Amino acid sequence: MTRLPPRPALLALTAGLLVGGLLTAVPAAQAAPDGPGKTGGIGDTPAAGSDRRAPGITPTPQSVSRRTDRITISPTVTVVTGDTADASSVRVVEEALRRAGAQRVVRGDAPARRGLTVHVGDAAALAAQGLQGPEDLPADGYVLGVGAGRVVLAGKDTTGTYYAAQTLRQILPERGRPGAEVGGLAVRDWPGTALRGVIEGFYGTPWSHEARLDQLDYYGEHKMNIYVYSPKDDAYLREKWRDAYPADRLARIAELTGRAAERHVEFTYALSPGLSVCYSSDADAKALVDKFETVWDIGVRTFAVPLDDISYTDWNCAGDEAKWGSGGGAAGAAQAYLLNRVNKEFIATHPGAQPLQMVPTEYYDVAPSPYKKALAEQLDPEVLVEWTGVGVVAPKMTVAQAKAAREVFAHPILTWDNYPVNDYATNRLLLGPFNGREKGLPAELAGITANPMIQPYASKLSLFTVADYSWNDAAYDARASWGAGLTEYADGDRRTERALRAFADVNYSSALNEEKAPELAAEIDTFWKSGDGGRLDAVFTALGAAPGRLRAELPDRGFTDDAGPWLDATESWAGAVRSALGMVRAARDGRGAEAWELRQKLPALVAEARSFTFTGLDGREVPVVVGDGVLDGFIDAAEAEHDRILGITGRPSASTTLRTYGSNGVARMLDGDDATYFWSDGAPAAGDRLTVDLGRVRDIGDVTLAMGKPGSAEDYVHTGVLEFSADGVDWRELTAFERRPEVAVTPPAGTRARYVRARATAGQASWVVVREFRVATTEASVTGGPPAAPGSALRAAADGDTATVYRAARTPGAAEALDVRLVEPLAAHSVTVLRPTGSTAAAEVQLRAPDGSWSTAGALAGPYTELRTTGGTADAVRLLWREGAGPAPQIAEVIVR
Ligand code: LTM
Repeated sequence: MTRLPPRPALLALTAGLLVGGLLTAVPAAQAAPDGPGKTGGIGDTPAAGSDRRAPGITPTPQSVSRRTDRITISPTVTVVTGDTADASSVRVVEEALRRAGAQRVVRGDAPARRGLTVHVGDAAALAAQGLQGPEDLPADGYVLGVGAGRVVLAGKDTTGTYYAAQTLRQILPERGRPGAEVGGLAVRDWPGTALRGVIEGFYGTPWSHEARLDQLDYYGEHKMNIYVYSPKDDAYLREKWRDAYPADRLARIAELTGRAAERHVEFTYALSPGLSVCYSSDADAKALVDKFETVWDIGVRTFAVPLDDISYTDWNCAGDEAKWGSGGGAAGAAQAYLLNRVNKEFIATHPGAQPLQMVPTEYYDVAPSPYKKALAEQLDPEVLVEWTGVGVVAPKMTVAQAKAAREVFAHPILTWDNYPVNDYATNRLLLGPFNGREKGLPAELAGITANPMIQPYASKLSLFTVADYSWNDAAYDARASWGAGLTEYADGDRRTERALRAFADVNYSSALNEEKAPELAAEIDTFWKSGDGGRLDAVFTALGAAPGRLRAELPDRGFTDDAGPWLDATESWAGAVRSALGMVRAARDGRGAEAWELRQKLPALVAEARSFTFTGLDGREVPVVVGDGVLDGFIDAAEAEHDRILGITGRPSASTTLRTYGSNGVARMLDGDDATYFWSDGAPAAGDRLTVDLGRVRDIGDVTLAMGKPGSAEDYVHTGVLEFSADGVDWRELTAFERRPEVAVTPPAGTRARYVRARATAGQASWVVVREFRVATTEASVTGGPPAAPGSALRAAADGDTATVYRAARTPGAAEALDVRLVEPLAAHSVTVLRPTGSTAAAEVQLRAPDGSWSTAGALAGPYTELRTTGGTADAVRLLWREGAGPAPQIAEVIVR
């Protein structure tokens, strides 16, 4: 579906506030600071920096100037075309004029005597506006002049004029009337790199034909000029690369090629023969060329041969080994041989064909190797080499790395940027901006292609920012660009935009954007500091309402289909965190029973929030993740706060200085489940720590640290120490360890600590997995009865964990009691007994003084019983069941404080 960006009303009717609020005319012909040529307009303003984005024009133009004059949309507008106009640019201009209020758009050979004239692709007409032409601009550059009674679009080439038309479309009013005025301006604009676009290069369900057509429209609107057709799971491009296309498939490729041409996008046909090719075979070279020939005949002019994700140590035929031997150098020579044949026998013999592109098998680094050397020396020099940066998914890309890539491959470099691709993390949507790419990078490259998500429509939020960066990296500000993309995608509707922003925020983090749900996390942080629960409740409510709003109002319907399970999960998580917040507020306000009721509902709410799945190409259902680390983290923190208010201090918590890989959070090393684990996202340096907080100082027993896991045997702290501390400041060593994934130590009797930690004392290359970090502590002991039912235990009644429940096997007998021996005697001011809702067994609650005498504090009443006591010292609490107490008792926790 084609969707047009919102029109800035500001630009429609005022001349004064056009760019960055400039109101004062400044002398003509100021130079654009960093780019080719001069604007020759009035009041040149480089659109650099987030606060200086030209409103509504995207990607951010290189240079925009306000003019003091303005034009009027007349009822009849005359369009005069010049040598860089084509049908596409004229179509965009005419449609935009009609939306702006023109009732008739007519063609003419010369400016009309009355009414507005729009010159499309007609650089000579710039003279009347005092603007310099586009001659000195790079390919795809353009000049757009609005003023002196006319509009002039002058591209360096037809693509430039098409882009001028896109810019005009963005500044004209969307629903104008004849007589609408448009502020005068001059735009002089050009791209930061020659090729800017998308490589559909992921594993998983390839995009649908309709989605691809829609994407091509989107690329044209955002001045992206390349689409590489390379889905990994399209058999005709890989496994069955030699096979001819059935007619219907070929027809679809023809339609895509045609649409791409209309949108000034290079449709690039990428054939990946590496799984079975015999590089030395004449037949295979012919098969490759024949397949290219087929698509050449339907209009394709750009070709690629990706050789990523194949083995280059195993040949597919004996002939290759005989010709090149073995090893990386041999593989590079073989690939160069085949590609040079394609280059000579096909590209060179087809006038109009664009330079061949290839993906090397070593596409992810700049380390010199025999493979790269062979490719560098033997591959025809004009072939473009694709490169993912340093790393398959490179968190950062720098100018120095790009220069190194150019040097080591000795070819022009086209980045295959693995963002926002999510085929390696299908549980996530990656909706954050293109980030971590250094300014100046595009100029070092032949171009930038971004590998998108399996979800085409949802990819647009990050692709918007890719387009912005690739066009004008100097002005690029990731957050500002992200915000502009949201505004555009919501089509100017503020409520929908807020909903989209809230949803994108909880789907923000990735290798490029480390921050998790940054806006929500900031709100939560504010709540913990300020205690303003009302404000956070409104934020959670808005988050919960966002999916419904998007489903009802977002113009691009494909987005809500793409994001379906993530929208469901967001709505569900919002309900869960709202309940958790309600629990904290109730507990803080002394509404203990209400807080406990909400607390009991949380596990089911969280389970539901985690239940939504994405179904992959292989049919596997993958539970989706939203706001991980923030939404679940809030629930953990809310429960900890509730525990604190209740007086439960025994529940350990975990923290680390390491980053987390995926959803393998640090809490998993305390969950008592050896099959789950914390997994770091990176190797530890000396000083990195994993810490267990026991909540208060207590006697500690055996400490065990179980690290590594099958398949990641090296992922453990190789050299470190186990330490303990009472205050988190002064630490004492329990033991040092080296090259031991399983560490166990028994501290000397009487060792008391609140904190126990593992600290790396040396750096290492491998990451860290911790399956369990156990610290044995003395617990309150529970005796008496009735005995626990199978699957339950007496100690669950006082284990510091409200989620575990003592469930009696039968109703209590005469004088039967449940006795809880406290860890140490304490001054008891209250006794709280938590029971699952519906548990009604009647009992007296008694406290034991150090002299052994028992006193009654009160009786159990409902799921939440809080009894004030005298403050005298107690060492035990007893629930004395009444005879005929009712059903078998259940106790979640007995708390004395
Ligand atoms: O990145 C390249 C060159 N190849 C593959 C892609 O097809 C895949 O989408 C990404 C992300 O998983 N990783 C690759 O290695």
